[in-house]
Amino acid sequence: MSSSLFNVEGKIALVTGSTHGLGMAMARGLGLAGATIVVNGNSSQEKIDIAVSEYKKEGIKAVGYKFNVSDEHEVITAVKKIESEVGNIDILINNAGIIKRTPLLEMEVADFKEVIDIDLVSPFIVSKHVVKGMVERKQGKVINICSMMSELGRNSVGAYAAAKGGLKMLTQNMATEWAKYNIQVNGIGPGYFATSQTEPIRVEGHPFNDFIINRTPAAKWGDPNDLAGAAIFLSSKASDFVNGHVVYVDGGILATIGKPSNE
Ligand code: GCO
Ligand code: CA
Repeated sequence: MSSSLFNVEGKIALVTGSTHGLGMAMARGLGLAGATIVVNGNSSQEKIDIAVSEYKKEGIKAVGYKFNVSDEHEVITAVKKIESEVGNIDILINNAGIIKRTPLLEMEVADFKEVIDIDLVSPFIVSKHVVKGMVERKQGKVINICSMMSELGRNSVGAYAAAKGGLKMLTQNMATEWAKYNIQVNGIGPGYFATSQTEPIRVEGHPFNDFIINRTPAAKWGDPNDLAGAAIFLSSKASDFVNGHVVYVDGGILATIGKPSNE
């Protein structure tokens, strides 16, 4: 690496929802840069074990912990276990999330609440229990994974937009309360990336596929590996006076109103 400014070697990074998708891509970036990755998921131990072995194949130090980020008791137990078995958590990436694509008038309240619970309440729960140690050590990095929907609406993703808009403000509030402890809290707002989450709307010929390519100045879906740079920046000394920002990695979507489909 060009300078020690961006060095994350020896740091321990807990990345929630890091068995696949964007979480895995960001964790992989940090891992290849020398951080130890604490892999988390909640679907099955097998999925975690497979992910851990994929990280290890690339020479990344990785350990897996299955827990539900929206269950405070599970989070407390897991954080204690991680701290005693792996070490103090230097970097927390609140990435785990879900989406339900249903128009608001058709959406069940329970489904709306589930999205808010996982995408907004969970980053609060996990941060609350990880940041206590960071406060004692007077050092830490928290990165909340936001979205285009932290800034923009879109048909059918109302609960997700409410959660991700809330997560942007939660990021600013965490930064407000914790900056004095030398803890930097920021967000990363991914644009449209080729992952399993966007698979249903990315298929050739799907109108949304053409829409996104036309709507994105870079004229393509993002490659998940393009998020590694922002993750390393916000995890390293290079961002020690950067507080409460969301870095949008979006190929320019938020820079523009868009253009007609024939341009
Ligand atoms: C959607 C997409 C988005 C993306 C991403 C955009 O249905 O609009 O799935 O929600 O996942 O969060 O930034
Ligand atoms: Ca704004």
